[in-house]
Amino acid sequence: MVGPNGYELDDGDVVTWYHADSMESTPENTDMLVRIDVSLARPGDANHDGSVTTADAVIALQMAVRAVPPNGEADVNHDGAVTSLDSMMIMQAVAGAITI
Ligand SMILES: [Ca+2]
Ligand SMILES: [Ca+2]
Repeated sequence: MVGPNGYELDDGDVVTWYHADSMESTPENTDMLVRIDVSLARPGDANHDGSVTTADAVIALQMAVRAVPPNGEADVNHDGAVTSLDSMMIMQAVAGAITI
């Protein structure tokens, strides 16, 4: 919590909103429930381990050939697809040549 009307979320947090008709209302008995799982991932972190390494470049290449399902973190050039270019960009980022 940051302040009375502001919140700071962390990776793994779950945000739950629900409509309360009475003091007995809970997320389990409401007719309106919104639940958001917070997942913070950095660009290039294809395996979601918290760091960008050569393993992420290999995984992005596996995604490019459809050996494993793609994810948004591997699409570092934001063109809507994970390709060998994304894998190469992750390698370049690991080497410190570019920032992704
Ligand atoms: Ca990683
Ligand atoms: Ca891409």
